[in-house]
Amino acid sequence: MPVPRMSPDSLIFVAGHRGLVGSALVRALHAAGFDNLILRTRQELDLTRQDAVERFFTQYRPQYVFVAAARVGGILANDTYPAEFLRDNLAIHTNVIDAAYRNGAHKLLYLGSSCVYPKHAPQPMSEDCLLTGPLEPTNEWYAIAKIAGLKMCQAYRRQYGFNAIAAMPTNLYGPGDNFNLAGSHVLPALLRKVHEAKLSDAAQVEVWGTGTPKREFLHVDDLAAACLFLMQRHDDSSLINIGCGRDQTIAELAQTIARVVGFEGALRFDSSKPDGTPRKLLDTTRLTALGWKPQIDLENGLRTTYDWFLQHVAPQPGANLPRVHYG
Ligand code: GFB
Repeated sequence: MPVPRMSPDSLIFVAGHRGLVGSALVRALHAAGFDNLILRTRQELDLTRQDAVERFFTQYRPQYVFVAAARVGGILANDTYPAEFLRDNLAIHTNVIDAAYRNGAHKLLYLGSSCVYPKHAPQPMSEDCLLTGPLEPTNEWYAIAKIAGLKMCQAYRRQYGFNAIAAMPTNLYGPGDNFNLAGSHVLPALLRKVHEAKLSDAAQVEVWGTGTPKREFLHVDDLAAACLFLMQRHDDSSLINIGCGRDQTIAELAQTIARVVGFEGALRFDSSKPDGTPRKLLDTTRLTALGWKPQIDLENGLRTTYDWFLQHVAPQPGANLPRVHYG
């Protein structure tokens, strides 16, 4: 039977549309002419509540579903709130995947994370290294929830024939990111810290850890483009990594951010803070072979993200931002 393709008339549910990823998906969908979107804030629809999710799907029966809702955060938030990261993420994807299947969705795209792969996986990490070794302890709770989500996609495809696909993005950044220092990932945290150091003429900026771990960063608009591409072209149980194929040390990232922001002081590394995984570079051979590649290089992406920060976050210094962030 031919697989129905998303068309301008299709009813599309983006779960988590206010987060970094979800808001980028909404921008990309509109730009591509998909305007029949159904969106709900967390106040309107709590995705951790099974009865509420079931009611929503029964009433609206969305045809295509992007699961971009998750409890997410950087290394400190992951380490501090293990129960919340495990519980909320298991609940969100279980409720959404099951309700989508039982209410006749044509297709669902689930987003995992590069932290599903083992801490010491060979680099770059191919999709085949899943479950071949122990996870990084600082984020194992989140990783286990994400592994359960991608396995749920595979199980629903195998037992029920549900067209659920799973993509594993690398570390993401861009407009709409969480700049709260207690909950954020490294890139928005350093943008904010370096900006504030510049404003206050500080001599140095504190960078957590040793600065030696390596990370790959993908602009969220590239991620959204890849998700639309996969929604239209990928229909099997194999995981697909989404990355840009290049990584750098945290020290190099901090230097690039200092250049973009125009900060000339020093970087001070606080090695009492955790480094996390030594390296997390995704092998994107599978995605490249399908014909997709990213468009936004890190320096340009940092410049536009810094502009967004200046317009939306910097004007309210000390704003009471959420402790951890729902994507
Ligand atoms: O982005 P991040 O919090 O998470 O940290 P992960 C990456 C690296 O940056 C670590 C260092 O080595 C941090 O020690 N770092 C330096 C900082 N300065 C800072 C800072 O001010 N804030 C933060 N947050 N880090 C996350 C996982 O891992 O990656 C999530 O915890 C998820 O579950 C996400 O998978 C993609 O890259 O280590």
